[in-house]
Amino acid sequence: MDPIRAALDAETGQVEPHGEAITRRLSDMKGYYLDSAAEARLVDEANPVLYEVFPLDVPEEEGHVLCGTTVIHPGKVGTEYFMTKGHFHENDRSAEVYHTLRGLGYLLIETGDGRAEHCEMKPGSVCYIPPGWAHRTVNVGQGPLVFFYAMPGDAGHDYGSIELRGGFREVVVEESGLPVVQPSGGRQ
Ligand code: M6P
Ligand code: ZN
Repeated sequence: MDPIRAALDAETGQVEPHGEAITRRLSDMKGYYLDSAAEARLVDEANPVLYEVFPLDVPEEEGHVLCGTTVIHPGKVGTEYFMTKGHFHENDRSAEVYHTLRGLGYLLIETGDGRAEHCEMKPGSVCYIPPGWAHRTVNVGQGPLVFFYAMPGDAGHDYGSIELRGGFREVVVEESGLPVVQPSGGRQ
């Protein structure tokens, strides 16, 4: 293949040119939020776009580096902030790195044996997610959370293991106007 030259707008998160973009609405994440009544209401009212991914057009193969931007829009479902689905890598020898360009958020990470940690995301912060750690990002700011990601071409996305575990060990909710990371009590 030929080299790729692309332009990344750190304000909007747009990457041009890009490969097939992903757009996830609330209806694509049934059961992921704590407050299922608030979730159902919001799906009926507006079914908002929660986040978008703009990848470079790179083959999903060993030796390549999958990379691009993710834009998580601001908002909440009940008291819980908009977030990504979250996943392990199918290939558990694959790491990933996130570089925050705009906004405020948290990266929740955890291992298969239940060790949970989180990283603050703000412009300039970099978090390296080692192999074997599941990861989910949460936007706690007023505007979009924009970050650049890079991972091995053959990493793959495993969403099923998170569902089987009953979700992530930590959630991020608003309490008295402020974001708080707290134990989830075991759900998606
Ligand atoms: C990041 C990367 C992507 C991922 C996206 C959305 O940009 O980790 O690989 O697809 O976040 O996260 P998820 O796939 O968990 O919805
Ligand atoms: Zn990943």
